[in-house]
Amino acid sequence: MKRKHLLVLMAAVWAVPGRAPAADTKPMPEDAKVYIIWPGDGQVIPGGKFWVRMGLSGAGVAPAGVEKKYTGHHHLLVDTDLPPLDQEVPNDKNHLHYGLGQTEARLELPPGRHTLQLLFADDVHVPHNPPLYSKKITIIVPP
Ligand SMILES: [Cu+2]
Repeated sequence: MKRKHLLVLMAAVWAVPGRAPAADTKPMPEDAKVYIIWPGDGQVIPGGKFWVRMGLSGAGVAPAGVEKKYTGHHHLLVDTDLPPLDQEVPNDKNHLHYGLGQTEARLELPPGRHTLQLLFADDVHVPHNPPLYSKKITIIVPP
């Protein structure tokens, strides 16, 4: 009897909608790819002002809020590691959302070494399954 109650309870927990479970993440074709077209890894950028060009293949870009299979929008991670991949991408100066569907963006970074990485995510900013992210690159802004 006790065991039966436990099973019912577990089923109820699983049925609760939410963003925590990885099983809720939206599917993405295995061969889809996201990549940084420009700058290249190790690129030296005098002045620190530049356009980042974001590449995508095997999937489509759609604005945030538009739910459509195999689509999402770009996020640029600046000077940070990948966030948890089963949750909404944070929204701060290290996690930039391009929720209008942009595929290029103007950046301005201070002198120093910086890392850039793209992370693709769905209409509610949660990465797909499998998650789609680029290689992390380093750029250098000379003093
Ligand atoms: Cu987003």
